[in-house]
Amino acid sequence: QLPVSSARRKAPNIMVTGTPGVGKSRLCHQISEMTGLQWLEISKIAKEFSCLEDEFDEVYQCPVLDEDKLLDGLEETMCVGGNIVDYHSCEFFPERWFDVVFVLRTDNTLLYDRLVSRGYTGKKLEDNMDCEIFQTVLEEAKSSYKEEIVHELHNNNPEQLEFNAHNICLWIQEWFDHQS
Ligand code: DAT
Repeated sequence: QLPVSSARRKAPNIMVTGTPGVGKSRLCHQISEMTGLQWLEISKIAKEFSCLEDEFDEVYQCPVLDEDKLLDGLEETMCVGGNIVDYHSCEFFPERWFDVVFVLRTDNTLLYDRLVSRGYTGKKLEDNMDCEIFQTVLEEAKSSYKEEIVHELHNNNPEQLEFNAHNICLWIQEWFDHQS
């Protein structure tokens, strides 16, 4: 059973992280539909808040994020609670923001196919595959948050997606039960 936090928010804040292509968007969309929690897609929000710099991130081949500006923009929303944060990195967010952190994992061959069908090639494909092979995001999550709130979830097929969504919804329900 997943531990329940006693943070004083009106609803829990959930982090969903993992290498690009592991299924964060699909899972977050589903949880948001099932629970009414707000899905915060950080890559989209960064554009809306004009938090993208001219510099380029070599590994993820995307613009570098102005993290401080993003965090300032999100502070109030996160304090209220009820958010599902979706991003491929988690270490720069304040630890106090999250009640639970889910790290999605996908088997290498499946992830490779997903990234290729997304149009990734060359160094970008290789770097993202290395990120999953060396479980970079899982290690990052474990070193940035209390180990007991970090959960690794396998997300290889639609059955696992359903299972993960169901369990996260149960976790959310438990959080509310614990508050009342
Ligand atoms: P992310 O947001 O982590 O980059 P995504 O949600 O966009 O990933 O999913 C990447 C691709 O993989 C997309 O084509 C949908 C597919 N996918 C996601 N979860 C899956 C699952 N559990 N089973 C099969 N395909 C899945």
